[in-house]
Amino acid sequence: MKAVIALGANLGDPISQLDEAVSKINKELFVISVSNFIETTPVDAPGQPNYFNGVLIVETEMKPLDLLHLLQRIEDEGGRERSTKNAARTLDIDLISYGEIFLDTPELTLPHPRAYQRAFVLKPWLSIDSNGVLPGYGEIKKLLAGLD
Ligand code: PH2
Ligand code: MG
Ligand code: MG
Repeated sequence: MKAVIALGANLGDPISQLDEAVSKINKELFVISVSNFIETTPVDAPGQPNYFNGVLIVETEMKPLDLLHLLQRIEDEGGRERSTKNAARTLDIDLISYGEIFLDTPELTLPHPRAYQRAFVLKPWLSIDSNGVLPGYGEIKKLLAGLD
């Protein structure tokens, strides 16, 4: 199944932490494409340093929760601390979509419930997948055009 994964970081050395995360993901999953990392203004996180964000598309047979746990392990290895919601972080890895699957559990919601309104996810995603669709929300091209 094709899965879309978003990466972000705004503490430490964001670019090298993101590079490291991509190479770890690359060892465990078949990576179809990786976007450039773009510098973005923090959203819902006033006063924080700018983020660097990127998106990966992978092909995997792992179940969504197993994939989530793998990504969380990589976050933990990247020095991620889980303090308050939207706290600045050395590494954030979010599962954005997994095929056409819809899931709403305390641990995982698919597609990611806020991705449709986040340019820092949609923009790098569009750069590697011009026909990308966020299941339930539509074409990312249109979603992105509707922001601002
Ligand atoms: N992640 C957040 C909150 N705000 N803003 C930007 N620009 N990029 C992020 O990755 C980000 C954010 C919580 O995960
Ligand atoms: Mg996030
Ligand atoms: Mg996260």
